[in-house]
Amino acid sequence: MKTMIYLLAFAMFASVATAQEWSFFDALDKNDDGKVTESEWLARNKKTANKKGKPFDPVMMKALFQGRDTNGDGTLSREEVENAPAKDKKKKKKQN
Ligand SMILES: [Ca+2]
Ligand SMILES: [Ca+2]
Repeated sequence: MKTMIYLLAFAMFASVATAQEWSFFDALDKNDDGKVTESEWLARNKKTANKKGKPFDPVMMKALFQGRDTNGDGTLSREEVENAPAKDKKKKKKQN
C-alpha cells in the first residue's frame, strides 16, 4: 500500500522534474543550509503545484519526502534529492 502511494507520487513528481534543467536541490533548499527539510520540500512542491494549477496533496508529498530520506534523519541531503528521479532522468536522456 505504501509502495503504491510512493509510485503514484513518484510518477507525478518525475513528470515535473524532467522539465527542469537547473539544480532541483538548490531550488528546494531555500535557506541554503545544504539540506532540505520537510517544510522546504512541501513549500516548493506546493508552489509548483499552484503554478501548474494542479491540486497539492501534502500527504502524498510527505510520503515522497520520506521515501527519499534514505537515512531517515528527517531531512534530504543533495544526494538523497538527486539520487531517486535523477538517475531515472539520466537513463531516459541517454536513450534519446
Ligand atoms: Ca534548508
Ligand atoms: Ca536524510
